[in-house]
Amino acid sequence: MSKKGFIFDLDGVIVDTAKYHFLAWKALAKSIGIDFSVEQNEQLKGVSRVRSLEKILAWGNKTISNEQFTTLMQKKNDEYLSYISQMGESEVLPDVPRIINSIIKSKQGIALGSASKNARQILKKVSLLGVFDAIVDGNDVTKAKPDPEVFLKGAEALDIKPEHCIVFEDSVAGIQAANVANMISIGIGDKDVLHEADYIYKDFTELSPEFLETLIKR
Ligand code: B16
Ligand code: MG
Repeated sequence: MSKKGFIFDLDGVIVDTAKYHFLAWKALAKSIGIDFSVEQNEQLKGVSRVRSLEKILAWGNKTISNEQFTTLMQKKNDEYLSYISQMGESEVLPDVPRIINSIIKSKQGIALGSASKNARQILKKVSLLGVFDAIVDGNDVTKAKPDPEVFLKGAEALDIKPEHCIVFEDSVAGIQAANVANMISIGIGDKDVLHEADYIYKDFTELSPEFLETLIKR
């Protein structure tokens, strides 16, 4: 039985920072006269900060200078970080510690694969910075999800083949990235949104110890 690598997305999987991204983007968009829906917001999940602003501007048919673009990104991140600064361990999503502890106990690899440039800061706030064998985040990649780069780098850092890796993801782009990387994709969230995943669970409370065991032994 070969060792498996479990790669966790961050926003929407370990913590619900997706709601803070939404609030910050919504306020930023409003300040330049753009509104977008909850459905459109799904398209911002898992994608980079730059790409998110490009999408919002396209929805509002707006073109701005490079200088304004940089200013708006900064503004969004400042507001987002004001939410992050308030975070604590209680914001770790249900049963995430149970799953992480089981993986560590059974001596499997564990990595973070996030598009966020704020990943380390968030993990520190919720006291999970030390649990990962490898952390690959938005500072380490050049291509955003659905490109598989972030997960392939995670597998490489764990020294585990992609086909022996399992990805937990809440975004459509992330599930596509895991599938392209030839990894097992596990969607955490809505089954209608994440239908491209190999398995889908509403949250980690639905993921049984037996299923985790099956993934380790497969
Ligand atoms: P930041 P994940 C992603 O994190 C978020 O889902 C996405 O909404 C965000 O735009 C991206 O990180 C960049 O985040 O602005 O903090 O660098 O889901 O890949 O953990
Ligand atoms: Mg996510």
